[in-house]
Amino acid sequence: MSSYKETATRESCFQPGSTLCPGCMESVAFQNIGRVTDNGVKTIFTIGTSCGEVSTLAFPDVVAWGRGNAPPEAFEKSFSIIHNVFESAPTLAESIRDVADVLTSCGALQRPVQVLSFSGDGGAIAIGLRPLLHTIHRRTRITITVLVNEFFANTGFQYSPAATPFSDTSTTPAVGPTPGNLNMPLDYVHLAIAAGADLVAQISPAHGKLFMKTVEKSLECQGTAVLFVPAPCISGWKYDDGRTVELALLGARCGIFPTFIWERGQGGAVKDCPLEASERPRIEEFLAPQRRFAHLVETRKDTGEVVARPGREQTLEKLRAWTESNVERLYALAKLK
Ligand SMILES: Cc1ncc(C[n+]2csc(CCOP(=O)(O)OP(=O)(O)O)c2C)c(N)n1
Ligand code: SF4
Repeated sequence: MSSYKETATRESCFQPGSTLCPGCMESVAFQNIGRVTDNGVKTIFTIGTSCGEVSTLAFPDVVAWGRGNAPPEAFEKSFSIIHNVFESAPTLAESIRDVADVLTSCGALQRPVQVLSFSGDGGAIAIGLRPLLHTIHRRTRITITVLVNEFFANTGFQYSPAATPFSDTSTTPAVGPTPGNLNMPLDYVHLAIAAGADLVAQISPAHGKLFMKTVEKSLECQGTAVLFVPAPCISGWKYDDGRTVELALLGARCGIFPTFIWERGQGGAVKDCPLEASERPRIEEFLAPQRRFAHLVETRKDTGEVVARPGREQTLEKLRAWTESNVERLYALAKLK
């Protein structure tokens, strides 16, 4: 493994010039993954239609991806990025790995390649759940990255199965007595383990060093590595500019999307999110800055305390109970070998 300092100061293949919203966590993820993959091995990315794709690859603004002035023959600096239909990024990455392995076995490819896919949570765990699970099931040697912003964002912030309970989305609106999304999230971490992944993590770029190390570890994995990356979305979560990293840390620490790293045969760990609820930040701290929860909580003007809006007390307690079960579930999954 490389030192953090060395990895963090590498050139990234993700350059300025995208049209991702300022403050979008996805650009931080791309920048840091781009640094880790600048490791002397040719990189091939696949990317399904998503904010990360339409905001970085749309013609004629294909300006976000590139490694400076490296010439095409600089194999160790080169990378490709292939856009695919919405739901198929893991499967396209699988086929690229298969072709690379065939070319290697017949001597036509002399040097290794590393293959990573990018999807949104809509692409990976809603419409693309089948390609995701079957690619994992075939134990393909790739890194699957799922940028979890909890919506189908670029098509209008529709609900996805990763949406936090009771969040307001365009297809689960908080209107009248209805408190937003009534579905409990799909247990995608467990699904990835059950499907056969060798490394499964839920990890935010806000946990900088750990994020880089986990991406690096995924590239060394001999089976399928799946990284779920919680991605606070300034436009859909509706928070003030400058709070992206703070919300990523709060969401992880309060138990909404705890940091989790697991390897087959070794088990795993939940990090920076204690099992004991009293040792975690209250979920209200995470909810209050986001207007997608404005129907649920309010800040008292006199004390500054965040409390349930009148009539929403039971809903807030239900969300607290789900958060508790979410943390307990990940601690239990960490014990699996
Ligand atoms: C089979 C199919 N259904 C729907 C669409 C339209 N579509 C394109 S991107 C998208 C939403 C993507 O959501 P997500 O994967 O979560 O990425 P995000 O936009 O949130 O980054 C949809 C519905 C499509 N391209 N193909
Ligand atoms: S809508 Fe959200 S996920 Fe999409 S670019 Fe903007 S902040 Fe990022």
